[in-house]
Amino acid sequence: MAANTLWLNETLPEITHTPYETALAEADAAVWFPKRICLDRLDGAGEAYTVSETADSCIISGNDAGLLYGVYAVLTAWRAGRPIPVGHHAPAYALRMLNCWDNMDGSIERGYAGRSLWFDHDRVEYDPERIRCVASSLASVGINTVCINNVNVHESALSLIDGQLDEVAKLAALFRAYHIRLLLSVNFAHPYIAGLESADPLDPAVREWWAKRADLVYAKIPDLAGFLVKADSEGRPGPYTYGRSHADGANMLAEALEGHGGVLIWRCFVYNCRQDWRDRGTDRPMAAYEHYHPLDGQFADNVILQVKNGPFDFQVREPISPLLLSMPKTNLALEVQLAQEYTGQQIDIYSMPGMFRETWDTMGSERIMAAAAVSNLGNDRNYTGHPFASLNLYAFGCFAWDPASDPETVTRDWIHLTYPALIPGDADRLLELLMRSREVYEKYTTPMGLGWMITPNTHYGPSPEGYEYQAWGTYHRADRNAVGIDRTRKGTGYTAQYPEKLQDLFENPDTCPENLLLFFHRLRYDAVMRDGRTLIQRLYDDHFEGAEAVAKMAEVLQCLPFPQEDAQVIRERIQAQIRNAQEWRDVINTYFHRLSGVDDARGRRIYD
Ligand code: GCV
Repeated sequence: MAANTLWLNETLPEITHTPYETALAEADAAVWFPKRICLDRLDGAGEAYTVSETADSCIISGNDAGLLYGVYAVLTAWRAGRPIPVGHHAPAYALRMLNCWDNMDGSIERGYAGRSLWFDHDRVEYDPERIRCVASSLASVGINTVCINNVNVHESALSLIDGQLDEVAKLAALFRAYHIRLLLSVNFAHPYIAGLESADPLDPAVREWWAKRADLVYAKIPDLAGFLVKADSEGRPGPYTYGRSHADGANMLAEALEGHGGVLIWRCFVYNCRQDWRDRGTDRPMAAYEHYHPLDGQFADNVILQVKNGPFDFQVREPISPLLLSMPKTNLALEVQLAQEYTGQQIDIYSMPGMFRETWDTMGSERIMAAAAVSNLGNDRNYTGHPFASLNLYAFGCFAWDPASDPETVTRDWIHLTYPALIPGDADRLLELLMRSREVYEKYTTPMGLGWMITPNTHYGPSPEGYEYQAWGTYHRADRNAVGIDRTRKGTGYTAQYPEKLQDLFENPDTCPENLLLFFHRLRYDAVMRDGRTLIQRLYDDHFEGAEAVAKMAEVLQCLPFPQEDAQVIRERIQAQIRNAQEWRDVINTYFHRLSGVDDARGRRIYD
């Protein structure tokens, strides 16, 4: 991999036929080469494309975007040593979005790969070459929308739809060359901050303010995808201030965008972040459903509710958010987080294709019409901090295009694209390591769906009671006998938010998937697990096994010949991961040992 790219070796420079043909010609005429690339206007074909080996017209699409996707698909298959993907290919969702939490000062909220690629000094600032490289890589996996600014829209970011529109428009043009449209996060209180008496969504002056603002924005960026809003969440302003519902708020903004063909994406990450830990009547995972389920059917056609994959907040393992299964009359977007906030911060290896498979398998709602991912990009040389973290971005694109994607194929393709020089045996070892990495991380941090034993705020490293007496609603309530919260109908009632089949599955500890047991149930340490071990022994074993597995990963990585610039980063980060895994193992095992007084049946060292 050259120093300045993600998984691609080159950036397709312009959207005309010639560079496509050149790229394919350079690929390898001997393996498969389309004799001619044809751009046919097929009615209603949208971004879809057809690859055929027989006719003259080998990649056919109704528009340039489809042609671009077709070319990338052929290149990918060729590089990955797979057969050319003959047939018709259409994306599952019209919107396949990256959400960047970039701030105007160049910092990135929950960013682990350096600083922003497009903001600094409270301005839009970028290196066009790097933007082209990123845009080209995103397009190669079908990502067609990028929200460039943080959903927490601080004061300096208000200028993005005001004073800095020309700069945003120039950036939009760079992305447009790769059929990527920009999306902008807006602040619900903007009209009030700008001098109106309120931001009340039912106030005609506020509606007019937003309508005019949208007109100005679209005059400069006619293909803007729309606005993204985080409202009444973690201190952000929203319609509740005025006694209005979130449907009132979203519909008001949607109305301003409608005439321009824009969509309004409204996030459902709403919960009480000022909870009293003594309060057992409030169970945070229930919040999103409680806020939005009653509003089903009340949202305008161009509103999409964006829901995090799990009901909490991107923990190592969570069940699917019940909201994704219970809004039959509302447009929904799934939100996942590539930025490894709770999952190792792009220091520890944690690959997500398996998680995407599970998420899409349990989701299956016809109302899902978009997929969004919180970005893991930054201005580090390799763009993602750890070179392996780019797999998660690549995989997200694959799943957002085709939710039936296979994690192993996706991972294997990414390896071939990124490290073409690896011999097959080495590629297999890397594949196995990556495929197992999520389970390994889960074992040494918080197995069985427990969650929230992480260091508050920074979210790296262990702190078993760090969140236990805080206001965030994130408790495990471990005592000397048991751990976890009973979320069954007899407990907080959370399971009742699921469709019947899932309710029954989760309700009963005997049928609940073992990796979610402590999410749904409060269990005694002497509870006997399905394999005969006690819960406490399973907790000890997982932490020991997880840390051991990281040490083994380090041995494997040491033997793999990565390009020099990646090798050093990989070496340094696996050493940091070893230290992190040992810390988790020792802190968590000691914590449970002190509480329970139960010794490890295998006599391994637990520090007291
Ligand atoms: C952008 C979590 C993160 C916040 C993030 C928030 C969100 O709480 O810690 O940094 O804010 O999720 O998704 O809005």
